[in-house]
Amino acid sequence: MKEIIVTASPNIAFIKYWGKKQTEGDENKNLPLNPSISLTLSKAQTTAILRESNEFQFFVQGQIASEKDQQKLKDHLRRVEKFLGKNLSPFRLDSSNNFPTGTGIASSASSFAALTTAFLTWELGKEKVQDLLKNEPEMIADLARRGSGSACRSLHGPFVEWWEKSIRIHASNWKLYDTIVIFSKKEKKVSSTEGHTFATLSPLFPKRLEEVPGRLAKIKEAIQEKNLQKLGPLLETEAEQMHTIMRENPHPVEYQLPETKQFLKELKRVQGRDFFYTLDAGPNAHVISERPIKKEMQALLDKLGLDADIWEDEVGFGPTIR
Ligand code: 2P0
Repeated sequence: MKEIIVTASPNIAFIKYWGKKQTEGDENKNLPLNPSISLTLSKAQTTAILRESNEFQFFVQGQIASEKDQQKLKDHLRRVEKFLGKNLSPFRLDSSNNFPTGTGIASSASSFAALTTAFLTWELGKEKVQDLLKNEPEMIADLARRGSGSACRSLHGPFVEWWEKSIRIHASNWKLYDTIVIFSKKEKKVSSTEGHTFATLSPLFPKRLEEVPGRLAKIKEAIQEKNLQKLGPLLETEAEQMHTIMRENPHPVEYQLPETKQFLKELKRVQGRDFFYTLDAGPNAHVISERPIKKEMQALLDKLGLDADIWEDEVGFGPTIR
């Protein structure tokens, strides 16, 4: 029986995609208002399995996909079919994550990176898709982005820059770790789609757009130099700016829990630290370092009497087709 298995990992943005252009037409979906750059992870994974079937069936985490998810998956299938210029033969899709969804670990990025790769592989085969990823990265990125913006940055690693319809892969052998301190596994109340819209309404948003290019240039320098002491403060400024924009907003959103704030305050007190945090649209801290730091993070939690799960992740290089 024909079977395709693809895994892809989330990415953690060093400069956030936060705010999208108001555009018409599917080919212009999810176009960002600012360039972004991220670190691709490897241990957190979405696995998409496609198997021959009499009709299209979509399962997520072992259950029939919700109507909302069915629609998104069908839309993405149509998009890929349009790109290929032909209809795909029916399959059953089983998509599952090995990490908690909706908590600031970007499951939509890994999902749409895995799905795009899997749908294309169903028709074109492994070698052809691997060749496209390597030699025409923009083509697949353009499809994945339309499913979910940040998915285009999960198609490669270790560092991927994204602006408008283009991506740029920054090759590097810098071994970075992302230790994710998970204070909540609950689905967030404000979706990232709403978040993107609200962000643009903040009076602080225009200033952010002015600042991002300078910060991005410095982050790229730090990556080139593998200089964590230079990168770290930029990551923290960027994450805090995003969260401040959501607080100072006609639709105020507080993504951090009291525990997140207590933890970050304590983390910043550590003398001569060699780890720095960033945040996504959620309450969990992503602590970036050049060495495993789970023990230190656990010690900080214990000192504060806080309970949290810790997910240890590290740099990755994009999807795997089996
Ligand atoms: C990012 N995030 O750059 C930012 C920072 C979350 C915080 O991209 O509407 O789910 O699917 O294009 O990709 C999350 O937004 O948004 C996100 P859509 P997405 O990683």
